[in-house]
Amino acid sequence: MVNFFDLDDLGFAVSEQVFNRNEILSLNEVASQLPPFVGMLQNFDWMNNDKVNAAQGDLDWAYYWSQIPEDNSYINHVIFPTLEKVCNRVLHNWGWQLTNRYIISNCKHDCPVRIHLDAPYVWPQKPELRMDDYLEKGPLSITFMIPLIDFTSENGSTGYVPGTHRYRYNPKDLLRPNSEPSPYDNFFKDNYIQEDVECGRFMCFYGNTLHSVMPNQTNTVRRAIILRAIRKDALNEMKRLGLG
Ligand SMILES: O=C(O)CCC(=O)C(=O)O
Ligand SMILES: [Fe+2]
Repeated sequence: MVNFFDLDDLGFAVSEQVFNRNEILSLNEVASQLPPFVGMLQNFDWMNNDKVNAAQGDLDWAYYWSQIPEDNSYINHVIFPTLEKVCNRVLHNWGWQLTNRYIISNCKHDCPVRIHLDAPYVWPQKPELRMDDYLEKGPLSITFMIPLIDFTSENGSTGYVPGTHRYRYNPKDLLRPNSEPSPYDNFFKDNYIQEDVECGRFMCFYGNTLHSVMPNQTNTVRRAIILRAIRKDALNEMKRLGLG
């Protein structure tokens, strides 16, 4: 289903065709009706959920995350069990939980990249914290993206730099709480790739593979389900430290 050698080697992999294209396209219809929860405006202002609620209306979004519908049977009975198989294979030694369940809508925009690592690798509240230094070796999280339309570089397929899960960054350079540039921006620009991923496949990458939302040059919103499996010991640390 997923090439685990690629995942280990590149920090990123694209699955075989595992989901029904028509089911995925009808999920895209459902997703198009969901209200934004947090996100980025066209003018590159970050909107947390309080700001979204206060604005009470149409915002000029570049991209936004919506909460995933909880009662969708295709998501619950087909998509989750498929992803769980990958988690069991990669994170079985530690146990894991699927967290951060969203749909991301990437509208037409040309905002700068915001390169980052996903939880639990970087915490703006605790820039000095490095769980990967003291927890048992191995991936701490896997992010899954399930495209709801065919992903292309034109419509903003996720940009990532293969192999960067083996790099050792200073997390302070990847926090960018006000979206200021990162010293790694040029490295990213010189080395990123974007995969074409058809509906029915999913992408997965380790949380410490350098990546970014990319500009969408088309008039069609590029949507995906996005979820993160986090290792149990890292979740325990997050709880102990009041993070997440
Ligand atoms: O939508 C994308 O291409 C990437 C999203 C992402 O990196 C995130 O939600 O953390
Ligand atoms: Fe991310």
